[in-house]
Amino acid sequence: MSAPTVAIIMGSQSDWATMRHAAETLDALGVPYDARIVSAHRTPDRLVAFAKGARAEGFKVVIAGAGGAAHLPGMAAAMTSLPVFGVPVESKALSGQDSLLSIVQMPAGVPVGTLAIGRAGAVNAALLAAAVLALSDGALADRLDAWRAAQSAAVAERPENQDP
Ligand code: RP5
Repeated sequence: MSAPTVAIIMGSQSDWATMRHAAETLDALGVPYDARIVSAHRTPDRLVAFAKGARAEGFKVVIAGAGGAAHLPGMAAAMTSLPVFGVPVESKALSGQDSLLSIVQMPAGVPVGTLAIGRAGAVNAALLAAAVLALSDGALADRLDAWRAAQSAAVAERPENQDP
């Protein structure tokens, strides 16, 4: 496979249960990625090295997932002008509302494209990353269209197991 163009970073191993859905979606679309644990709080030096070097490493989009006091997407966006999509991971204490509010309310000038809490956000971050890359990759645009067509085709006309 070619060099990864998407970086999936997350604050903790515990975030992988959510962020693997972004990875699986990119797998389905044939988009190469690299998934790494990069904590804003526990490994700040790793975050600085990653974010400052991300473009030179060949990444074109960053997906950043974190929970609780979720500074990771915003701090990454502060140190790279690559597009950053933030995924609020569902936290135990506050069901991810803390994560969402930590990520979404960025000050003007440092954008983070913030997704929904949890799996939906992880899947959609991957789809948005693919859409960005598809702007300059016609084959990927075709695969993205096919993915969406398959999703539509999988929706039944009527619900099963209806009461008579
Ligand atoms: C955040 O703290 C991580 O993104 C994770 O969602 C949360 C909890 O981390 P662990 O205590 O499970 O490592 O930094």
